[in-house]
Amino acid sequence: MSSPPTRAASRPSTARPAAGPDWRDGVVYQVYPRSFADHDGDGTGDLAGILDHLDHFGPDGLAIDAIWLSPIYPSPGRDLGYDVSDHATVDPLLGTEADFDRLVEACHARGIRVILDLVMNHTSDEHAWFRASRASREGPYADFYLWRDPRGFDAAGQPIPPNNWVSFFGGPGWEWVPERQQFYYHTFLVGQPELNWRNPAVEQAHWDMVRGWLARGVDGFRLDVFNAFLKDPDLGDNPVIEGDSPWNRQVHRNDLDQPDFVDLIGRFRAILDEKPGRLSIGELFVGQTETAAGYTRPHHIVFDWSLMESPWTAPAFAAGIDRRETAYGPDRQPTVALSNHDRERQATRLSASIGRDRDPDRDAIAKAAAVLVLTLRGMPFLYYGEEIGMTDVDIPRAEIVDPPALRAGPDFPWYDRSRCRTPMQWRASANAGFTTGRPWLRLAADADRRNVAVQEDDPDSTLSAYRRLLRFRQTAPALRTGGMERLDSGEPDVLAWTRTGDGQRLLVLVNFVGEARRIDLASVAAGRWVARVGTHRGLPDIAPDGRLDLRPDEALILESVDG
Ligand code: TEU
Repeated sequence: MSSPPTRAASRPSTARPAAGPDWRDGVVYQVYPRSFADHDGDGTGDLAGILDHLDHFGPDGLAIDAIWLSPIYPSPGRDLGYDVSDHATVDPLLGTEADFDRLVEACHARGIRVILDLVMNHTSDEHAWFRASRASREGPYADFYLWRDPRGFDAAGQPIPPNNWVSFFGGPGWEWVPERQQFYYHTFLVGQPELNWRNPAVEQAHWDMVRGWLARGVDGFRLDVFNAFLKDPDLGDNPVIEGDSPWNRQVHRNDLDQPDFVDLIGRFRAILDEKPGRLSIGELFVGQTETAAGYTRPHHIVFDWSLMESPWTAPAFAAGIDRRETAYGPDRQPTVALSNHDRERQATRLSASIGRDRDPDRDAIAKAAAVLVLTLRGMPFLYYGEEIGMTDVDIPRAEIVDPPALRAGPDFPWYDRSRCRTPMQWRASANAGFTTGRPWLRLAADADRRNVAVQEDDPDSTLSAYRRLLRFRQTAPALRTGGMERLDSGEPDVLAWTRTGDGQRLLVLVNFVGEARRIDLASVAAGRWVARVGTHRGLPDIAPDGRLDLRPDEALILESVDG
């Protein structure tokens, strides 16, 4: 049984995103394929479901430039696709090879690029490489993973791991394999053995796979935990410090961020750069903004987490923004993301951070946050569902699908990622139009009220605000490529910044509180300003003396009319 699309899928799209070959200025929308839309009725989202809903994007929908698909490869699913058993094909759970090619073609016909998620730090333990590798110390795959002899044996005759590394997902980092009489290392689950990137054959196998996807029309890649690929060649112990979990009680000097890693990324980029217009995004694993900036290259951008960890207050965001601007400088392109499949959804997190976690406050804050994402300097990444203000869902323990969440305890604090991965809410029918079957993960309780169909008919909805803002961004060169300068708004709860480029000057104002605030534009930024677009329907008047009353939670983009 197929699940019908939100609107007629046959309507041709005419608009093309404005992004050129250097599309780091575009907007990326992250699709978590298992949760976006289920076409075949098995309860799990699939590629055909994404195809059904391409009208969600485009001229009447969200004017985005690219979609990023979380992993689509065959996987036993212990880390829900981040445990890959074959990097070169499509998981039958999500569709066929033909479905993938149809999706790329349909996206390209609409001017939407396709970014795949590459998980190259580790594979599933069911990958053919690992099966061969664990079976024997001989053969072409013997050295594909991080195998090491034990440091010795304890009094009981048990093997002692080669060093003190632990797993980010809790528990020991080393797993003993009797067949080889050796340990292998895993940063994540036991079922996610770490690849040995110091073996040239590992690198070659990955570049072949990358070329295969490029040949199928893929426009870019997100690189999962990319700064973990290389380890210290001697696998030395990590220094030990104070911390709230085994992982945080180590300085990750020897298992992350090795000095020769930039050369590896250079070799990867050289393949992508054989043709213009290909983008890569590195997912920084437990690093700071300065590290993210340091890894950024002209077509290789990096997620940094400073904004994702900020409470919803003007001073906290001001500090995060300034830190980014200092670290990146004017020439490197940051990313802007407030949510992803690993973190609490922004509508939940931001509103909770200031104790306003009820409707309609959550939506008001979600809309203002949209202005931040789409107007700060950097490439914006939207996470499916944020455009309708989707919130985290309480998942009973028996339904948790995030393995580390089951190990959580006092010495291992963990956010249950099941909460932010619930099915997309399309309309007020059974299972919110996500599936005709039994959904793989429960839906939000408010899905009959909070969904795309309801919100597209409501000009005051979060979805309508996202659509307006995205449409404006697409035609605003200053937002896409312009410089940024933060200004003093004169009000502690209001942030102000300009974006200037290509003959356009824009002023962004964001009111972080649920009360009106009066701004004296003349003292913020000289010149004559016109309000263009914002969170609220209807734009506020600007008094002749430059006085502007921002409504509660209002964020606004103004344009200079001085030329
Ligand atoms: O996540 C790595 C990861 O755990 C970080 O994103 C982390 O949340 C952040 O650095 C804060 O400490 C990636 C994938 O996004 C995740 O879904 C996978 O489970 C994981 O790698 C393993 O592949």
